[in-house]
Amino acid sequence: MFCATINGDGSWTDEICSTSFNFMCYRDNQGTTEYILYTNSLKWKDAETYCKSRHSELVTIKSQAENQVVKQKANGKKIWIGLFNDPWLWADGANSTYRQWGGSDPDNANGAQGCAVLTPGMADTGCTQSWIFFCCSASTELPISKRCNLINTKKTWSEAQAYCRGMSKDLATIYTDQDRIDLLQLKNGLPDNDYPWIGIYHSKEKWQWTTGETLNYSNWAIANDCATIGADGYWHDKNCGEKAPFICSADMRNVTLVQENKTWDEALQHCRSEYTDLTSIVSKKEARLTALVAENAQSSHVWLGLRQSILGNWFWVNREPLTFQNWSLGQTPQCPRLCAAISTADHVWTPISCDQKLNFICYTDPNLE
Ligand SMILES: [Ca+2]
Repeated sequence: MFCATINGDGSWTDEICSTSFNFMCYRDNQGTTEYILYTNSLKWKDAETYCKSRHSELVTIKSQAENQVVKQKANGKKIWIGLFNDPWLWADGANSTYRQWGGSDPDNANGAQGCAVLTPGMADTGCTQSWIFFCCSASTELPISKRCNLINTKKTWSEAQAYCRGMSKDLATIYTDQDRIDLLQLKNGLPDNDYPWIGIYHSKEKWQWTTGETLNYSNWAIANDCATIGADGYWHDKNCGEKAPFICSADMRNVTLVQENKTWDEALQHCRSEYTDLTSIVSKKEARLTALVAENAQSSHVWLGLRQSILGNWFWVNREPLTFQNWSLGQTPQCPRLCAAISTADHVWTPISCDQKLNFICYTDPNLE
């Protein structure tokens, strides 16, 4: 999942949602739009919840004019806007950002878990399994307990959806934690391990506003940091959207996800014999690339080439400098002799006992081959 910010210059960029930024809420007050800038830094989801608790929404931008207004109100700050990108979509097209994944889910175990059940949190599982399910009518004025009912017959996810749609209903969309608790009430009396399907499924990544409005206007930053080399031998910076002749080189790290579970030491050995080393991450760009690669892992976390010395300081085993960090706790963990893995769910780095067996990412440095 990625979330979007508007930057000081009015352009937008996608960011890791667990990063903290300032944010802006807005609401319609008798025909006038009120924008309120909050200069405390929150993670995207917390910012969204904060706005909602004040009868407003994270700001939505639907035109160049609105973009200009928000940019001015933000006063040069980089702030979260109500735009997010998650491959998990609700089947009825709802814009609910509610996710209550349990444990390490969604882990896409065995590479084939595109649907989800209530366990009582959310768990991703294979769509061709057969489970009971809820059918819900769309009228969101009614509480979920009034508009949903439990169908105590086991069907695959698509059969269950077809069954609900046959009654002009759909599989359940969950908006709040209370919705989830109310749904669990509806299956009271059934065994705990009769998990009902819910209407969320894994699709293609799609940018959507938290308000459910479609993305018709956007203003993504065009990276202006590309360069050409001229006949004069000097470099010239150029807008990356422009066309120019090119030379290929291997300055983008060539990484490989190994879908085998090994301890950190075993993973290191494997990378050093088959590739160059366990991978390191030295920039935000590399963090993103690595996060995308990690999403295909069969373990909840993926080893990086980062570990602690006996004294507790973290270092990349390939001796690259620790210039960029993305710890889950927001600060460098202190207890010594752990190894670091990237979470496949939210891409943050987590210190884990080096004996755990996880997938891992190696890289190849062509200069060392
Ligand atoms: Ca799972």
